[in-house]
Amino acid sequence: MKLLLVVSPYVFPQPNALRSEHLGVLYLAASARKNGHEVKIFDPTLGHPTALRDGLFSFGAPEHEIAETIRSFAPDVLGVSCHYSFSRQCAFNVVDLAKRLDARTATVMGGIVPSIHGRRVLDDCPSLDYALVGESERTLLDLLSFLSNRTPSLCDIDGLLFRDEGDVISNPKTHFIQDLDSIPYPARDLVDIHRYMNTGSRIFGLGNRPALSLLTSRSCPNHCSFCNMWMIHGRKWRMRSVDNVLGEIDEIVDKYHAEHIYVVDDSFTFNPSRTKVLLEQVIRKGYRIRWNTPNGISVHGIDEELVQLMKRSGCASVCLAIESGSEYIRNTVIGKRLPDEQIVKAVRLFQKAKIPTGGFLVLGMPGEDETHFRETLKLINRLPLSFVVAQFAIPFPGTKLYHDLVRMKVIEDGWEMRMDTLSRPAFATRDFTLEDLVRRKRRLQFSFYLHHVPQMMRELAGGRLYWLNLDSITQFLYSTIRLKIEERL
Ligand code: B12
Ligand code: SF4
Repeated sequence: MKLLLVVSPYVFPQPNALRSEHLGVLYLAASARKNGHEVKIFDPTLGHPTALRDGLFSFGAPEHEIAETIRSFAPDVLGVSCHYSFSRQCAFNVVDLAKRLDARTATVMGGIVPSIHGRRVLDDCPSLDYALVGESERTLLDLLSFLSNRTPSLCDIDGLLFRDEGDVISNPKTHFIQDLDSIPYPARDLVDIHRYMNTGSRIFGLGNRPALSLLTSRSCPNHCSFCNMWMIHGRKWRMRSVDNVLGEIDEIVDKYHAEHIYVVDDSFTFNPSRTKVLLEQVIRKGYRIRWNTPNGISVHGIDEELVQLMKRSGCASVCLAIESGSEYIRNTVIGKRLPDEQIVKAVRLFQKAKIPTGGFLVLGMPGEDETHFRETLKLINRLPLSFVVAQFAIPFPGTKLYHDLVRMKVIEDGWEMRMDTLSRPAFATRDFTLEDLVRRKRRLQFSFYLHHVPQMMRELAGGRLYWLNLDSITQFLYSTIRLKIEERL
């Protein structure tokens, strides 16, 4: 069959959105191609963004260009990948367009959005024939097989949503691929990969050398109350063999000439012994690469041996999921089971190894009050972190946070993330109004950078994290100016 995979366009509040190749789509393309299908990938988000009204930017090609791509390839099946909740409508527009051009084209959507919103995507987009929930390398093949020779039956395709006489049938997602080595490497050759590698996006301090992404394992067995990653890749952590990962790094380095790698696992250090073996082999192979973990790694299991191996294998920076300086918020509300001492120990180990370390924080969890907020300030101000990324809690559908807030009538069932949820809090808490939360985020940034000026200077002088320090200084100045303006008002 002829399969056209389209990355959904999106609208974003900044013209410089982070970009990297879309691993999910490249994995699907590789599997479909290996099974004899003719595959094309179209990523309309790659060009320059267009400025819209209200300070928004559109990442997506003009409609006539998308139409021309669909028309000229004339796919039997058009698959749209929808990663971000706020890009839902843009994804629906592509599906509508494909149906308008040729009503015989079967349309299917996959990715985070159908995985967490379920049947609503079919309810809201009449042109959409199918949606697949979660990991789809196998299930997309089943669907293609059904579309070409009517087997297996739609009811037997795991995680499939489809229409039946005006109703939407939703097969539960129960199977995940255990042998990850059986999946072919992402089909980076099917896209103009250098356009992703050279975006200069400098994700968390990697500099702007050519970079590619790598996924060495899937999922995470933890149960953080705001996370719904288990809906995509299941509850059980699954890993690729070390040899299989090394084979892909060989390809990344030798064939595509990448010098930096973003490791985007949900839990790269979940099994520290396996991570150590992998890093030992990376060192042994002598790759001239640097890598980082923009997605954040778990603090559990970080020890000196692991940190030293990370350093020797080229780790340029890490992001740690700290979430809160309050143990009550971090452990009782979020469910991390992570004491302060472990965080302090991990950050010190990274500092000793001279690996710049960022802290991910979440603000505005239910139950958070001024005391908890001060505990967060206290912890981050005493930690030798290079930067912090503070985000407001987002109640993604399927999470405990979402269900708790619906039960408490703070949000309505059916609540959806909008793009402004990225910069504004999605809900107020008992102790904090939306404005309180915004102010606290600024205070946090101001206080953190104020306490870390000497460290930033040392890092700048040592040539580490040059661009990141400039970003941090910009953030510091911005939050200072905003705070001062607010104090005067
Ligand atoms: C890597 C990553 C990025 C990268 C690259 C994104 C890219 N080009 O792919 C970078 C760092 C650029 C990034 C940026 C952002 N990201 Co991001 N990112 C991720 C991350 C960590 C991994 C995605 C991934 O590669 N997974 C591995 C592959 C194999 O899995 P997959 O993509 O899910 O694909 C599988 C299935 O979903 C399915 N599938 C996927 N597409 C399709 C299509 C069809 C037709 C079918 C049938 C199936 C299907 O099959 C695939 C193979 O099994 C996810 C978290 C996660 N674990 O998913 C967040 C995530 C997608 N990001 C998220 C967000 C919010 C962002 C940002 C907005 C953050 C910010 N505040 O700036 C930015 C904005 C985007 C931008 N362009 O600037 C959210 C989205 C939440 C939501 N519901 O909207 C996630 C879910 C993290 C989270 N929980 O908060 N991100
Ligand atoms: S550790 Fe990270 S990936 Fe795992 S459940 Fe918590 S937030 Fe999700």
